[in-house]
Amino acid sequence: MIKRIALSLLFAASLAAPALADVTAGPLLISEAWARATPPGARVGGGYLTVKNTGSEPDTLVAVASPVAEKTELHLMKTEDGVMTMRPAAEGVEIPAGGTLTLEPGGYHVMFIRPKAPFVQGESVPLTLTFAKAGSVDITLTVSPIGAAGPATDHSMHNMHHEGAAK
Ligand SMILES: [Cu+2]
Repeated sequence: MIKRIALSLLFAASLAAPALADVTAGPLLISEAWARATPPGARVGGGYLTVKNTGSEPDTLVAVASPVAEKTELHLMKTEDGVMTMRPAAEGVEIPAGGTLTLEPGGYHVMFIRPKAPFVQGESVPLTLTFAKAGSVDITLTVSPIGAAGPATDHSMHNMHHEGAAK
C-alpha cells in the first residue's frame, strides 16, 4: 500500500511538473495555470492562471483559444446586488507594467463553452493566450478537482486518478 502511494506520487509529480512550469512570452511570465474538473455533461468549464508583467510597458490579454471546447472566451465574473453575473471581457484585460493579472474563481476567468469531453482531474487542457504586444503563447492547464479553489499543489489529490496506472 505504501509502495503504491509512493508510486502514485511519482506519477502525479511527473505529470504535474511540466504543466505547472512557468511559461514566458516576452516580458510576461505565466504561471499557476489550472482548470477545474467538470462533471459529465457540463456545459462550461473554467480556466485560471496568473500573468506577471516584468516589462516596462503594459500589455493586454486580448484572446484565448483552445481545441477542447466549441468556444473559448475570456470572462469577468462579478457579484452585483448579491447576484453572480458574468460577461465576456471583449476588449481584453490589461496587465500593467510591473503588475500581475490573476484569473481566478470569482473574477476574470477563461470560459470553455460546451467542452467536447469532461475535464478529468490530473489531465491537462491546452490553451493559447494572445497578447497585444507579446503575441501568442501556448500553455497547458492542469485539471484540479471539482470545487478546487486553486491549483492542486497537494499531490495526494492525484492518487485516486493514477492508482490504476501504478499497480
Ligand atoms: Cu464565464
